[in-house]
Amino acid sequence: QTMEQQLRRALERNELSLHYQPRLSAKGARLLGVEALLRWNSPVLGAIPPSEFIPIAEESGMIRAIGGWVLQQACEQWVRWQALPQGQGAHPLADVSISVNLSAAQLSDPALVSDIEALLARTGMPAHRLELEITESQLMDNAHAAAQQLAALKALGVQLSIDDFGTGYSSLAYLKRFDIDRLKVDKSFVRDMLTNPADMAITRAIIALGHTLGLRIVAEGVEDLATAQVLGALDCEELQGYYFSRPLPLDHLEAWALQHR
Ligand code: G
Ligand code: G
Ligand code: NA
Ligand code: MN
Repeated sequence: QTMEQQLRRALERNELSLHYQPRLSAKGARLLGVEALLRWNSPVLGAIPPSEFIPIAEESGMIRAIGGWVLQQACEQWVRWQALPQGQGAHPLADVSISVNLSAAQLSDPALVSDIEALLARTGMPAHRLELEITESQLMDNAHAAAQQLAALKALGVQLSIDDFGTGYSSLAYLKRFDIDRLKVDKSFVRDMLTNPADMAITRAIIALGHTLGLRIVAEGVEDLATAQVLGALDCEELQGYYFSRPLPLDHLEAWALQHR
């Protein structure tokens, strides 16, 4: 059987799951949000990374069902976190934002906005706690259509981030027109920024550009304390990476959040 045939059955067979990676404030390391990352554990093929199966899902049209499932799981999970036992004060996962990655095919789907609107209504998820991540190349491939789609999403009240920023070829003219909230500096620059002067220069330039446009900056791929401290000193607002936590299955994330508080 091909991977495509296996993937067709993965949803109904409960082989897909979400892992969650924390995102923290650079000052104070407060938990601000979690990024949902899709995992496929096939009993036949083993663990397949999303970089392998998302393209197949896109080409075969399955992305609508799979992407819809991811969005629904994320919203339902967020709502469940509101009801966790509170102890003293709120549970650390109550009121965080939850980020979901959108694929190119989802972004160009004319039904995306009404699907998300219906999902928010059905689950009771507040729009401003849902964040959608779109890569720079997805936006620039069809910038005009993307700008319209983002404006419609923004009108729902959701948050928008440009993911993997710095790896594509952004038109600054378009960047200004996209109604986005955050830039996520690609991990390839962050990882070596303390040893590679070019990576440091690029990271600083992205932070400065983002701030000029009124955006918040997230650094991805923060793997050590020294990098986290330098990013904080450069006024990068938010940090994500293995130094704080890998993407975690739900039960591990909940334990991490209680311990981290
Ligand atoms: O977590 P990991 O390194 O395996 O993620 C690899 C890539 O897969 C990342 O680029 C990430 O954005 C993408 N990805 C993870 N989950 C999803 C998802 O739910 N939808 C889409 N479209 N991409 C995802
Ligand atoms: O493309 P996107 O940014 O959505 O991809 C997120 C991917 O980056 C996930 O697969 C996640 O596992 C990975 N990731 C998250 N933090 C780190 C990190 O600190 N170092 C490295 N190398 N990868 C990371
Ligand atoms: Na992402
Ligand atoms: Mn990213």
